Amino acid sequence: MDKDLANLKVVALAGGVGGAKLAHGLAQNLTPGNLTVIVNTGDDFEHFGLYISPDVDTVCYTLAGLANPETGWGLRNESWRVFEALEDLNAPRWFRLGDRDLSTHLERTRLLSEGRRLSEITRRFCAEWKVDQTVLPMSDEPVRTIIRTQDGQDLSFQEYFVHQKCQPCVKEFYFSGVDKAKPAPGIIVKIEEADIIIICPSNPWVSIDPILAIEGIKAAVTKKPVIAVSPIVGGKAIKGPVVKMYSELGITPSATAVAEHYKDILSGFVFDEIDKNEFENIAQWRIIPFVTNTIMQNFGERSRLAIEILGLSKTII
Ligand code: FO1
Repeated sequence: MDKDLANLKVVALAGGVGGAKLAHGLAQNLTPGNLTVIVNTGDDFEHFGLYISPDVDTVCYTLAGLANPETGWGLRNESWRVFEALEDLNAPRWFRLGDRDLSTHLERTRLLSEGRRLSEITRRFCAEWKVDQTVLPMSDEPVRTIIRTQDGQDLSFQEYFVHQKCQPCVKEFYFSGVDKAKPAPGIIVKIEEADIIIICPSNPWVSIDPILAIEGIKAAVTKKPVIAVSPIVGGKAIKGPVVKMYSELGITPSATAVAEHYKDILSGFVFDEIDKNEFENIAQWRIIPFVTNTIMQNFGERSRLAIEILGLSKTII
């Protein structure tokens, strides 16, 4: 660990798998108390009466070294006996819940029914899973990402993403409940104390925008140096529907499009070597362009990308 970099105070904004990978790389290179991950909860939903918080779990499992390496979500060495028994009962099977993962949802649901807050439960689980970094759900109040489709339907995120496999064409997004939601306790202070805010390579529309839409978060972030990492590489998504979404919204999917999305708040933008010809597009907005290999195929690459971003941070703050 480079001492100089490890002492930086970092707040990362993250969605699911891509966000979790970079958060893990950052965790390997920062003093544990210096990393806070603020996680999207717009994907949360109830299934079989259980409260499921996919992005929070993905980030926590990844930081704990417990994540399933094939899917990125759920737990490694998982068994599926409950899910198989549910199949025998002809129960809904579009959303797969592993046996050990189920314990997370059961216990979270029990604690919520006792009146505990999502942020408090997350802190408790992190302590049990030996996650030393701070993981904060964006809000303790319900905010739900809704996908408005071009044929006029409003779909909840998991209905769109998992059940309908991202097939419907998107028209716009809104975040139901966001008007009444407050940032989870500690978020604004952590942002104020941070040296740098890092926007992980998550989906800008449905992973990062919900976080920035919570009252006070964007205003606090705007006062800080911010670096975003592109989730689009060579016009393709590293994971998920981000490219499909940009196209359906009438925007050419590219690193430039991602930088433009955040341009009002960015000091630096990290994008892939394959897109290096977009350098001037980024520079035109007075954002520092930083080109590197952004694909994180293994633990070493997560750490290498994190070190490069922390190095860039040093030059910006
Ligand atoms: N994603 C899927 O594509 N299929 C699933 O069956 C599925 C189950 C699942 C269970 C628990 C969990 O925490 C996440 C799960 N995910 C599944 C991933 C998740 O729905 C999405 O990756 C995120 O919401 C998007 O970031």
